[in-house]
Amino acid sequence: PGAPVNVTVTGAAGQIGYALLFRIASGQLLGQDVPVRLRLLEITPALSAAAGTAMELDDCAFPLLAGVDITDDPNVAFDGTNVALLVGARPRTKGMERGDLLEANGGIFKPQGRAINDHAADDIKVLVVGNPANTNALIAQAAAPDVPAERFTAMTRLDHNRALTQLAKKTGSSVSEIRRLTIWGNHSATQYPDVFHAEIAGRNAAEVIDDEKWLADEFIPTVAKRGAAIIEARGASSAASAANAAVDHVHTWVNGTAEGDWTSMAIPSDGSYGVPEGLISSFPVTTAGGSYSIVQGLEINEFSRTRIDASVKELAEERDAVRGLGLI
Ligand code: NAX
Repeated sequence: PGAPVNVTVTGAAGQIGYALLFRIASGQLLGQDVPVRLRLLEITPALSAAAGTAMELDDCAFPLLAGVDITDDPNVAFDGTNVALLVGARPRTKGMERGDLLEANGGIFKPQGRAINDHAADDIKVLVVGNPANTNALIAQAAAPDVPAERFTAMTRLDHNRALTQLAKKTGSSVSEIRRLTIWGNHSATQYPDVFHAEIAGRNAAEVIDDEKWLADEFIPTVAKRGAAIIEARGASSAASAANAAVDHVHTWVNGTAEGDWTSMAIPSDGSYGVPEGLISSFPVTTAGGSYSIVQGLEINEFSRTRIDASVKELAEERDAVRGLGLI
């Protein structure tokens, strides 16, 4: 094995962090032949909890885990880091206005972006999980002008995975038979899970379902509101499934998509599909050799167009709001 890959996880003492760290350390993020060194970033009051998790990591004796560092200083956490998973964020609390939420997150993601700019390794890849994920990624990216913009991504893989299972259940198929599903737009209630290019065992998914009413009234809202349904049932927000999606996102980015398939990632738009350049929006992407590209040439029907536009409009509003706050 070569030199360890440095992986930084922010919000490491949180519930997603707890579900994520052990999977990274066991080799599931980067591969069974890649040693990793973990850097845990937390706020000062949570350092002790992070240290407790690090004790448990020790107690797993993972052969691939080269070490664990714990810090409350972003400049230390991102020093030489190759993969950064930005999980810690300021959640929306009752009665909180969107401006306050964006401002609070700006206070987290702007300094982290700057620290990544100044200290990360040249091959840095960033995944933002903490909400509002797309716009937090935009804030971090704007604070890191020396890092290629495309290295900043946000997570819609959980939405993608949720959509896969809903589709499999509806059609009595298995998730492994489904390809080419797409999540478009924002990781929010406006996201659009698109089945019109998806295939189930080689057949067009929309034709197999043949029920636009189900798509509009059941499938899309079930996927978009799944996070709320989990909170309602579990009394806590998605954690293991979110960690799983983060592992999937980075693993796919580093190791590539399967021939004939694609995945969903929120990435800086190059203007494809009418999404204004620079917005961090979810697209169908293929990956190879550690890079990704947007799948081109898909025909977008009226049903899809309306929904993609609505989600992109929300992203543009969030961008304008953080611009107004001087965060980008
Ligand atoms: P928790 O509240 O359990 O953990 C968050 C952790 O972040 C806390 O330990 C906190 O101390 C830490 N933190 C806060 N500010 C920090 C800073 N400046 N630097 C480092 N650490 C900091 O939340 P958890 O359930 O783990 O969720 C984390 C984030 O993921 C939330 O923003 C949540 O909304 C978001 N999610 C995103 C999803 C997605 O698909 N993109 C799905 C799951 C999840 O809801």
